[in-house]
Amino acid sequence: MMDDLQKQPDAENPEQLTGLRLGPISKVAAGIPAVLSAFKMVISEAGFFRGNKALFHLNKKGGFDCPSCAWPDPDDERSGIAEYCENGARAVAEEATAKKLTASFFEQHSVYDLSLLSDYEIGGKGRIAQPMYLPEGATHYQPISWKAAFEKIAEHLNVLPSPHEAVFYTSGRTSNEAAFLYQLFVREYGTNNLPDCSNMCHESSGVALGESLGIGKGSVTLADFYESEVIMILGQNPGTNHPRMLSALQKAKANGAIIISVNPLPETGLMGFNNPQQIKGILGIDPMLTDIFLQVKINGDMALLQALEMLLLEAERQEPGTVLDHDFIAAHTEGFEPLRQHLSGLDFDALVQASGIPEDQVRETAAILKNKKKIIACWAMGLTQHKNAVDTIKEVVNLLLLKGSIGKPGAGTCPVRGHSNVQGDRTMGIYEKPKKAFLDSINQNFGFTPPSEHGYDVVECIHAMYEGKAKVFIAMGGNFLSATPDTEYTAKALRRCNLTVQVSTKLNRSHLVHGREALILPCLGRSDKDMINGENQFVSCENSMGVVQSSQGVLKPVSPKLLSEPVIVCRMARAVLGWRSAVNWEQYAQHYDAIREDIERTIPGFDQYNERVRQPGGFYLPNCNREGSFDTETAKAQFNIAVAETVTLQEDELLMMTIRSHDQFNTTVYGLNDRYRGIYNERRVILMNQADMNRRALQPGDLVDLYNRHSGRVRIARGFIVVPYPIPEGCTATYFPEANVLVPVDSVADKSNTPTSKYVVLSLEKRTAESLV
Ligand SMILES: Nc1nc2c(c(=O)[nH]1)N[C@H]1C(S)=C(S)[C@@H](COP(=O)(O)OP(=O)(O)OC[C@H]3O[C@@H](n4cnc5c(=O)[nH]c(N)nc54)[C@H](O)[C@@H]3O)O[C@H]1N2
Ligand SMILES: Nc1nc2c(c(=O)[nH]1)N[C@H]1C(S)=C(S)[C@@H](COP(=O)(O)OP(=O)(O)OC[C@H]3O[C@@H](n4cnc5c(=O)[nH]c(N)nc54)[C@H](O)[C@@H]3O)O[C@H]1N2
Ligand SMILES: [Mo]
Repeated sequence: MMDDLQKQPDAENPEQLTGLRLGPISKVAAGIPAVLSAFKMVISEAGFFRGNKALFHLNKKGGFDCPSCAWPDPDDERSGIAEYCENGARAVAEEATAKKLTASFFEQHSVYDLSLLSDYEIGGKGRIAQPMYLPEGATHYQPISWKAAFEKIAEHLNVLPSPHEAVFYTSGRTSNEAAFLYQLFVREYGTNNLPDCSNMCHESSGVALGESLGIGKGSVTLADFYESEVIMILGQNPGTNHPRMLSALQKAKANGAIIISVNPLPETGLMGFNNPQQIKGILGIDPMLTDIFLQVKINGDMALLQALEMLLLEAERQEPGTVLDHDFIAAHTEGFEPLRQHLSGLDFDALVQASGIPEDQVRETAAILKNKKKIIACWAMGLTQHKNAVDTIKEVVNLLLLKGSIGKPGAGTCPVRGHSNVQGDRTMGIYEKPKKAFLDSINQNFGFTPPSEHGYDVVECIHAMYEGKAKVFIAMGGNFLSATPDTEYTAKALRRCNLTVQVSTKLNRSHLVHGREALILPCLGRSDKDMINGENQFVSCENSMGVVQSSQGVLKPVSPKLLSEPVIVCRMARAVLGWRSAVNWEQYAQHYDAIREDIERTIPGFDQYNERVRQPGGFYLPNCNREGSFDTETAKAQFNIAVAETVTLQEDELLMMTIRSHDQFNTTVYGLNDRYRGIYNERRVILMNQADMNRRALQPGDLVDLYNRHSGRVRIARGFIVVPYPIPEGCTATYFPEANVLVPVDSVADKSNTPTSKYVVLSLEKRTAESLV
């Protein structure tokens, strides 16, 4: 066993580079190559019949919810043909694979041997087929029965001096049913230590929207897209991460919407889109999507937004009553006058300069917004993973409020969620800072008093494990080690635990960097049939627009030894809590209708849950903004005042954003290409502006080591290949999870505590003179 730190193994071994090839950046996304690529992958992983069956039932009535992103299905079309995209199909292929890992695989390969594989290789091994246990000091995982595994968890949890020494992570694929039971178990056990992937994702959106608009979710529906006049897309790459959004944008554009993209990169999907579900798209004749591309510097968004607001106020001064929605501002908002004064004191030129965007483009954008009344703003990780993320998102809200663009058709907020049920998990109570009303409801309905003190979020939980304050780590899905920042620090933290437990479908690095003892509990995925008492159970998910829909698997599970997530929670709860529990876990494990009945009793908005979730298309949850009201303390939307901070970098420093390639789902690497960006067969690349390369005498293909020195600790990622790219000067991009070793665990967003994965201060050193291209 290795005592020293397990890095992402490639970090020290640039020999493991896979052989970069560069091609042109694609002008349009999707079309035939995307469909071919998806089919090829599904068939090769799952086989012809299994693969086709899975695709046929994806996002279709009576089928299963796509395990990829949280973009909604068209309201009226779920019962029609399957709606999916290339990357959804690949997520299915990844899960529906016929390959499986049995006990003999773990017998043949030690944990150390497996840790030398790349994430791509690890993920390709197949589905975990039975529960596995790693005893203290052992080199290999060995089989364990489910019963013994649950007893082991109970043993560890029940000897802790305080329930707050255990943490219970959730990734966003977990269904409403499983999430509800999981938080119920954790709270009855006695803690709110429920960190989740949202802490690294849209937490900043939840905080910003909650404080300014009274609900931590977006307000728009798909129908709003088709009525909007302007759609702004900030810090999001839908062509790769939410491909079905492109169809909605295309339709919006056909209806006259103007699309404005704000991004340091000219992302292919935003620029042009060939819809593979339309003949025109298949032939490759389709218009560009983006009308105005604002190539912002990393984190230049707040400056841009404030500059736009200044121009709108100026226009209003010149033509009073034509630009701002005064009736809306007077009736529904607070803080307009202080905002106006604040903006009037700002230096317009400095803002434009900080945004990195040419002034004429800023003015052109303001001129478009001036006369429009129905504006939608969409955003994702490009806004949420910055120190000032909450304020930047509130600045987006400021702009919408000035225009009265919230709570009316064709307008509103659209934080585009990541994981397919990350929003639903929150609704179900996966939250380390639960509201009192939620806890009171648990108390009333279940007869125990849940803990009221706040628990750890992701970053706090890493520190707690590192400092020995948390000793048992349980994960409902996800890949905690690779998804979280500061990989080496987090690895140390996990290794200090007494027990780490991963409920997973596929092998990942979090199984290989573990506590003194470790368990892998293999579960059913979305596409798997979940037979209980002869009936195929279904679960439900909430998409990015607050629609709750059913999801029922169709494939025979790869092994009879898999359990569903709800059943795993029930059995874990019974083993841990035993006679102490006030909850009837057995009935939930017999039929999931019983879970939904109790969700209905506990959480507002789920009336007649069992009935309505069975309707085609599901049902919308209540949303105050959509209904024109704001659940803030004063029942008014809040304007926010913020100052765009300018950070001065040292001369040798650059900014780095860590982004997704086209061939990955978070830490799951489907392949080594990033087709739209023209980067093939290699992930250890750093995208750089040519001028920054010239300044450092770097050639395309040079090998560099990357350094971050935040708060006095040196973080190193070795062996990245320099790729010249149209990215603003001073900015660079690398892929996560490879670059996560460089993201400082203590560089976080104010208020939301989200790691600043899009804002890492970097210096680099050329490694050798040889060129690898
Ligand atoms: N196929 C696929 N689908 C996915 C995922 C996946 O990995 N693969 N992940 C899912 C998850 S969990 C999530 S959260 C979403 C993520 O979806 P995205 O947020 O689209 O994902 P990222 O690759 O992180 O892209 C961030 C985008 O923001 C831009 N950006 C970076 N910094 C800034 C900035 O300072 N300002 C602005 N304006 N833009 C910036 C980047 O250039 C990039 O285009 O996708 C979900 N869907
Ligand atoms: N540097 C950097 N870091 C980031 C980000 C970034 O942009 N840059 N993005 C952040 C974001 S937005 C997110 S959401 C997080 C993602 O963090 P996570 O959600 O923790 O990571 P994933 O890679 O989505 O998790 C993949 C694993 O989930 C398991 N899995 C898949 N399906 C199921 C299922 O149905 N049930 C169960 N139990 N397990 C399943 C598989 O074993 C798989 O290996 O990463 C964050 N980390
Ligand atoms: Mo995410």
